[in-house]
Amino acid sequence: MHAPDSERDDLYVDHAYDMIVVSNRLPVDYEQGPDGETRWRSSPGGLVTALEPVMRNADGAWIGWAGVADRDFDPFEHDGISIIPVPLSASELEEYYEGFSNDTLWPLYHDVIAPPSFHREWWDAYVRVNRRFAEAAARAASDGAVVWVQDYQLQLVPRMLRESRPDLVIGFFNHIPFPAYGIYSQLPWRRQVLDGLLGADVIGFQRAADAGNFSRAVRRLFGYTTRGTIIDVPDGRGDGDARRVIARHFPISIDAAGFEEIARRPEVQERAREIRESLGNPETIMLGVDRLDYTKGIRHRLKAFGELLRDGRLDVEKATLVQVASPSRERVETYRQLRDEIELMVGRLNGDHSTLGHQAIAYLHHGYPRDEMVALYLAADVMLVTALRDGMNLVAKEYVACRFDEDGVLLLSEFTGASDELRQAVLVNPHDIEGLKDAMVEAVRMPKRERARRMRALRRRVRDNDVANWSARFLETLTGAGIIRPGVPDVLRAALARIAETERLLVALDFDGTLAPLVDRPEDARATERARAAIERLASSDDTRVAIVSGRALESLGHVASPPEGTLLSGSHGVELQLDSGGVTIDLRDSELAKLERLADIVEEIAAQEEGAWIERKPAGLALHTRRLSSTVGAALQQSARQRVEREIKDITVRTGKAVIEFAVRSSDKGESLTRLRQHVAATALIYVGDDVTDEDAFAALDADDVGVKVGQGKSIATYRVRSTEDVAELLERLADARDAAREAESRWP
Ligand code: GDG
Repeated sequence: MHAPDSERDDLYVDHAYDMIVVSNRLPVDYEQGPDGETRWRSSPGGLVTALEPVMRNADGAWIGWAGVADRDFDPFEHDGISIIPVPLSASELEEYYEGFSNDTLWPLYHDVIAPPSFHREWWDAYVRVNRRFAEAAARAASDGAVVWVQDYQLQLVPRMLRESRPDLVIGFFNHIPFPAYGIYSQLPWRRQVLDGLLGADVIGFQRAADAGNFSRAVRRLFGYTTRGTIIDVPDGRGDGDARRVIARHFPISIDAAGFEEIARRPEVQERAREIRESLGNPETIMLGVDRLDYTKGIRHRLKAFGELLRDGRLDVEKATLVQVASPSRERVETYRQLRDEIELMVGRLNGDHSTLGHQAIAYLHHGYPRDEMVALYLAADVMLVTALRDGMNLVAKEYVACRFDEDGVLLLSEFTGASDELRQAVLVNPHDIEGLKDAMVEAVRMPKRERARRMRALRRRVRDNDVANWSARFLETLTGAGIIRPGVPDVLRAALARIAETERLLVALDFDGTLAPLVDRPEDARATERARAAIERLASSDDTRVAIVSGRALESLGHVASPPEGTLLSGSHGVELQLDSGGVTIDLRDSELAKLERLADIVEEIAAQEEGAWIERKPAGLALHTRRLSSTVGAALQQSARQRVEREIKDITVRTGKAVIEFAVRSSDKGESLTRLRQHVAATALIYVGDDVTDEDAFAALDADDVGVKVGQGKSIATYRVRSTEDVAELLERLADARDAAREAESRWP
């Protein structure tokens, strides 16, 4: 635990994190002890459990609000995770959180069970706060980092983030339902919210039906093409190109083993016995555990239970209902009213039905420690989950996970996400009070064998899809690779062994970020020692050629790369080539020269606006580098350069890379360059390794027998991945070894 107010900003570095989670609340709570001392304590939620290992392995940071208004905290580290607090003022808390999130979106997304309020000031605050979260993420994320945004409070963050940081891989997960179009379309800001979400690469929902509702809304409001779970989102440049967004369901789950472990502790089982005892050892204990929320169907449950007592179908001496209603959103008026209504109902029912020895309903308006919750789950014969609408409902899964004794009956509303998976529960429509009553009686009377049969099946399901599975599946879809581990993966080793057997091999390598770690001053970039040594080994034999394929101008590439003799070079994204016959210089036509001059004037003027921006000149174009600027300022500068150039000069090729935008008067790309290199050396197979977006053209030019390796995070069509320049060096060493081994094997043949 850390003191929150100490000087900790020294730990925080801009652009340092490869994996970022953004959620409204941080996974830690700020606590003030009675002695005035303050500290941070982990708030043990499923999301934290799920993401903790991922965050630790991937140099992760968590961005969110610390739970206290009008306080600004410095970033700090907690249990190995970097925490980046985002401040909220008291009025933002009221308008963005209690207002727009919990009194507009929450009721709207839960099928207007309560009427949503629409206020323009709330929307303004929502936009403002979403922007603050997006800026914090843009600042913290490294090049090509994965940013995973959580839940309905932050739906605008994906688009805002994509605009300032197009290099990022952005995911979004919606923990609550997404409503049908007829309801969603009531939202005055329906287009802005959809557009906000569509900034993500993957949008996750709890149920397939939610994802379907979302895709339908996108078709209705934007007319974009959708195919199954894929939505083609035009890139906004009017060139007909589209970005692929995936919208599908990833049902969330719990740390099932963790719950079972608590349930197996002797002291927790003892506590469960004590609970039964203190309730007078009734034959049947029914249990409800919910945040006190109108979506949870608490009133319907109480009504059904009351009628069963009234009609004599349940006997108060034999059946007790325990209702835990943990306090929630107490500053929102609808919630205050709900609490009054429920407490009035409980009071009436207890007044009507309790006896001196037996209380009908034990109503508990508290939060409890997790151990106590588990003891309650163990003590309960029937678990009542009667939500009118619920994204998932984790309580249902927790009950199942705790029942290692394979006993207990889960009664589950069809309107929960959990009901898609937990088919062996007793499923109910909570609006149908008669049906609900019958189901409650069925649950109470269910024979032991039937209970065990159902519970076994439910437990299998919860164990097979636990929360670690959930996050792994989402991240795999998002990155196409999950989190990349250091080293050369086995599948890639096998591919290297295969390609090493080819007759004439071309090893084509990007330079910056692939052979050489990225540095602030491009003239300082150098290939790692190990990579240089491996390249020399590879280049020393006649049947292997090495090429360095870079966006740099040839002159600069020759200077920093100082490659071994015989290395082929491709500079300026293929505009310049240096082959065995010597340099291929390009001769620009007069019109191209004139364009180049005009281009230089414009971009120089724009670069001068921000200290730290610099220009790299190339034979047929130039690059504006913004690496030394914050990503937001850099992106803005790039955008204004792009707009002016495109407005004032015709037929110019523009490409963006990592913190760089390039303009060329003659077009070529790394793919074309690779094709020429392949022909030049008459290669029978090739391997290409690169880290940047411009390397995607090269990957696209590969044949089926070739091997493409992407370095680092970020979307890629390459088949394989490694994490860093160190791993590239290892890859090249292994390739040299494999090549030697293949040659040796061949020489042994007569
Ligand atoms: C949203 C969606 C979706 C409750 N009282 C206490 C306590 N809890 C814990 C439960 C459970 C969690 O809170 C509640 O989760 P639910 O899923 O049931 O519901 P929401 O809070 O509405 O959550 C929901 C979820 O996000 C995840 O995506 O499933 O549909 O609405 O873990 O155990 N825990 C402790 N004391 C309490 O008094 N310790």
